[in-house]
Amino acid sequence: MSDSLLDTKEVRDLLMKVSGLDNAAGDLRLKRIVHRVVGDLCRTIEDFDVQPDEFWTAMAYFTRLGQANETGLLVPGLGLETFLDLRMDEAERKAGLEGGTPRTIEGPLYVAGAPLSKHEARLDDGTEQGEVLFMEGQVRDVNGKPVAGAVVDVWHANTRGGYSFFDPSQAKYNLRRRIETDAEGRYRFRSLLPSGYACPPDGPTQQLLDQLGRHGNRPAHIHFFVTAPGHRKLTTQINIDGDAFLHDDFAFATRDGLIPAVRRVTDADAVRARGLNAPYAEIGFDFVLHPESAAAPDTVVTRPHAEAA
Ligand code: MBD
Ligand code: FE
Repeated sequence: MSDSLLDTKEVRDLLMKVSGLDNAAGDLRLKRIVHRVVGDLCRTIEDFDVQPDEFWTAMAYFTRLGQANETGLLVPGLGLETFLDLRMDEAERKAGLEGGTPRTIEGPLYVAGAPLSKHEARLDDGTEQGEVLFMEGQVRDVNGKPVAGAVVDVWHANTRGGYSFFDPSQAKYNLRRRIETDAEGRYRFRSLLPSGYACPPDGPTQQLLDQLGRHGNRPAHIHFFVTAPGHRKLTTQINIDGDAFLHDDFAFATRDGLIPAVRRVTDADAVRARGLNAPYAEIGFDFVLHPESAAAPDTVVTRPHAEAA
């Protein structure tokens, strides 16, 4: 006989009532998930002999997490957003989808509705000094055919690791643009090389990371959504090679295939030809999209997004 409270009729009945599995109304899938999650939590409390003070410390933590709007920050920090990616990778493998650009997590700092332009854009508003970046590439399908009219929705941090909208010191949609590819599927943009991101040092996410003996840093990176009719939406990022946190990302988003070479251009004529007076960086990166497929779950994720006012 088990001496777990969870195996008693009293607690089993309690969990059935808690989850509504003892009634016919409501949503059966949700009931089963609530039953599992609450039951697993009860088992954790029992196995670790969690004391009431500890339990209420955790509840107060969730309250602070929500108040600080850091749910979307803790989730990648706990590897859960990466786990969702691994599940989608697996589903695509099973559906026979192969050869696309690796996905990686969206993260919490996307803002919808960035300015849309054709073929090229400048992402920075010129108010910040930093190393100028020229990035360009092509959007193709898995057969190598260029995708004209694809939309490359790009966002990244400034040289201090801050994202516009969330960092009120930056102008609206700074370092955020949507770029439509040309007839050859090409896009290009000018921006500034970003710095890595660090979790707010006094926030609840960093507080938990501290207690796990972990840091809250991400390597410098640039985010992308790439969309085109007839193709699966790609959510990905590139990392800036050479960053100290390249393979030590608190959000577990670095993946093989997403670390393009950064060319440093120092040639005086090349610098002048770009209208600059200091060396700059160049990155080439192509995106390969999977075709639309009914055999794998949709990659369009519904989650709350800010929209700059
Ligand atoms: C970021 O910029 C980011 O991309 C993620 C995943 C988490 C926190 C900040
Ligand atoms: Fe980011």
